[in-house]
Amino acid sequence: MRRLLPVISLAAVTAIGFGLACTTSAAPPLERIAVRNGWARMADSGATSGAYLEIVNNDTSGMTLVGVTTEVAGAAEVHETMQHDGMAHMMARAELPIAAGEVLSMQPGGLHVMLVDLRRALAVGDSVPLRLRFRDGTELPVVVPVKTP
Ligand SMILES: [Cu+2]
Repeated sequence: MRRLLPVISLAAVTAIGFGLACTTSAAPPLERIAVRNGWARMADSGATSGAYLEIVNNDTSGMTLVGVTTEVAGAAEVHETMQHDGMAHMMARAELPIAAGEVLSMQPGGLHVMLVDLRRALAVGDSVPLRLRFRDGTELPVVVPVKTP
């Protein structure tokens, strides 16, 4: 009987290997567009805050972000901060194209999601749900943590 043991354990390892392979190949279609390193800035209730995301377009065609919604604020607007005559200005961006295979990075001083008229305070450690809408109808719900800049 002892001689059978190595054979059995090898079979078990093989089964586990196949299991992992299946899990990987069954990745949900959501992966064609993904968000990473997202966060929102801590702020008081009623104030304005910003959320910053890296949006990864793994698709073979371009995607265009056309809006963001959230339950934590009266409005969520995509803005870009730009320098003009030494002054920082914010411009609303109704559409943000993300080319195939590209990563769009939002960060303080650049692109951001402005959270206007917060319905509740955002404290460090809280979670903020955001829903990204793309022109082709794709909706991507994400949850980002609240941090200090
Ligand atoms: Cu803004």
